Amino acid sequence: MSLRKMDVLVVGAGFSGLYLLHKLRSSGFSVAVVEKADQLGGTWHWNRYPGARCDIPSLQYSYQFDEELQQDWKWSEKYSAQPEILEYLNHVADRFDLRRDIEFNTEVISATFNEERCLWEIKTSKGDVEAKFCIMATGCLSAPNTPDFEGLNDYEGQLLHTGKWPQTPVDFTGETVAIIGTGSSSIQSIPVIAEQAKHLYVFQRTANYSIPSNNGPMDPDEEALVKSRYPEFRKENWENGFGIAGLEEESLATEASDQERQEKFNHHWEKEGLGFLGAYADLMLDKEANELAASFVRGKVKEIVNDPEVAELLSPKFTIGCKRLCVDTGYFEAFNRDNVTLIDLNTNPIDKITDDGLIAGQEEYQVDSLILATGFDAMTGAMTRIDIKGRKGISLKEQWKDGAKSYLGLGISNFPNLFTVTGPGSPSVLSNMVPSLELHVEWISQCIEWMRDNNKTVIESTKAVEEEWMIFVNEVADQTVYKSCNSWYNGSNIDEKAKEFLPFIGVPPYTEKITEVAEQNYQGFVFDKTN
Ligand code: NA7
Repeated sequence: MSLRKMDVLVVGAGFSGLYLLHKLRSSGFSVAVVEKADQLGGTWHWNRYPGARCDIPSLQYSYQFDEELQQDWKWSEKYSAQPEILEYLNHVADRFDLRRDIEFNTEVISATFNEERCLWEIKTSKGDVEAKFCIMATGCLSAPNTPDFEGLNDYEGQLLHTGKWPQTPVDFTGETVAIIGTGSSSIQSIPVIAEQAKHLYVFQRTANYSIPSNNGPMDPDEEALVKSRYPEFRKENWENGFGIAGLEEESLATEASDQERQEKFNHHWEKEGLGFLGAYADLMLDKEANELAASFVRGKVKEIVNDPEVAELLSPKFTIGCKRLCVDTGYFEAFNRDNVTLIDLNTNPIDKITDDGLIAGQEEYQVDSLILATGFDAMTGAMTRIDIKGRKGISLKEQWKDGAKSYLGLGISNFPNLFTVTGPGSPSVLSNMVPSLELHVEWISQCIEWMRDNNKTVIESTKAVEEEWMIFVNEVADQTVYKSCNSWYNGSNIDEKAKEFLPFIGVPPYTEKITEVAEQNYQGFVFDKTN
């Protein structure tokens, strides 16, 4: 295949990649998107497991860059299910005529910066590309984590991972099924699988907090109200710490009376989903306040789950919210079914996977399907799994081995003209992802336009600014309870990964910072470095 040359190559055709293509093309750049899958959607293409659903209301988890689009599109439920989000993204691709510049079934094998020619040489499974800029729109939760269980390759039944679910629906009717992991993906899928399966064994290492979604059909009055003032609604949401409506409470749990707290927590349990953590301003700042919320949820688990021993096992012990809070539809209730059994991996560790099931705590479980709901190498995995080489042949994987340093989650030293969307050091996973990625797409596009207008060829971050920034990211996190448990926010779920906190907490100060950097001609970045 012949060599293709372009201004910008975008890797990934999810929410970020699609908007990048639209934005950069509109600004007159030659741009293409390469996508490993045979269709667009990113996260919403791969995560098709039963019950997959967004846990941020769709009136917020959607693009705002085009007023007509946000007025025209109608979401059927408060929290959209995966097929509807995928339909939305396909609609966006058609509406803005994006498909003609997306190459599907095209995996990036390597990307190397040629210092003399100041461009990226990219090898894909479908041929070579040369691009002045390379943008990683590869997602934060897109590199599935498959633990190295002994005997996994011997399993002869149906082996599934929630993060790369088959495109044809899987029917578990009449099957005995095992699921390993109790994070968000498992918590969403267990109630649905339990309805189908003959028996479902749930293997839990850490009990997780989950709040009922109370999902339902879209309320037409709420939709009309939001649409009557969509830009203002978006702006208001962006002014709170996580960029999500309902998280702006100012009162403190530690100052409320028992009765006030109970009423407030109950209200948030029944109505707010993820916004449960917004019930009080100190829940993520103060361990004592956090424990008040945590013990409320543990109380709910004990109310819902009939068997006290199972309820105890399902009761999380760590700081609430320091692992990503989950939002469910009938999760704890599923454990009241006769066909669902919970196995505690702490007392019954997995000895090995066999050809027809697994052995845990010396007990043998024969299963027709084995589901790994074991999460992702979050925030960095999608990039470090590609062979990316910057100046002097430095590998990104090597540079990040002791910790992923990035300036503002946008640029990485030694990797000129490489941008990341929602990279480490930006609010990303601790915010509403769609407006966060729109912010980055607009920032990156404007930066490339500015370079064109000002005759700049190469932009890069420096080691000094990114180190300073990542120290600040961690100092901010130190003021919260986010570092008090093992989570994928701090790399603890992947053995070989550096243990450091990656997302920046606080949408408003972050937005202010990157806006200021751009206004000051990309202060902190270096242009056309010669050495
Ligand atoms: P998560 O939230 O990372 O959950 C993964 C689960 O798998 C979690 O319960 C882990 O237990 C468990 N796990 C991981 N490795 C193992 C091994 N080796 N043995 C047993 N159990 C294991 O991933 P999800 O896909 O559920 O959710 C990801 C995000 O997607 C979610 O936060 C939302 O933002 C959407 P652990 O807690 O580490 O003890």
